[in-house]
Amino acid sequence: MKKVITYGTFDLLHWGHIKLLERAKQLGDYLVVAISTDEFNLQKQKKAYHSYEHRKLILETIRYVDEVIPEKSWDQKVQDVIDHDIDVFVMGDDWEGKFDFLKEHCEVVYLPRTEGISTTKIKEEIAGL
Ligand code: C2G
Repeated sequence: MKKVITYGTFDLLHWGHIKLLERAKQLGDYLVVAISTDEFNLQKQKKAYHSYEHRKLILETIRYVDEVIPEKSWDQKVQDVIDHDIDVFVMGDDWEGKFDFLKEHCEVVYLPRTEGISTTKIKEEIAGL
């Protein structure tokens, strides 16, 4: 079984997230999503609208997602890859090159971001309604 992992906040889930998860799943048979905790989001200077528990609940309903684990720090990726026996690490290409250190442990793939949608765009456009 080829296992894939990806990381993110996945707040206000939108079709850009879904297209990332769909493509990530196509790279293997089992997709693990490490979703940022509310505490880790503070370190990322992000304030998610939905709590970790609700973002986890939503992600677990997505057909491409097989398992959701917490992302608590920048430093857990190597151990996650080892502990979960991961073959492929995937991120959107806004992170291009940032996680190449994982190449010692697994394949590293950066996928093109979906243009025209983002959680920030959603928040800004709703605020302007
Ligand atoms: N994404 C995308 N297209 C968009 C928006 C997001 O492909 N229009 C991708 C991002 O590139 C990322 C994933 O969807 O791979 C999740 O996006 P975010 O929730 O914004 O994740 P981020 O805050 O970048 O967290 O340790 C890594 C971090 O946790 C990544």
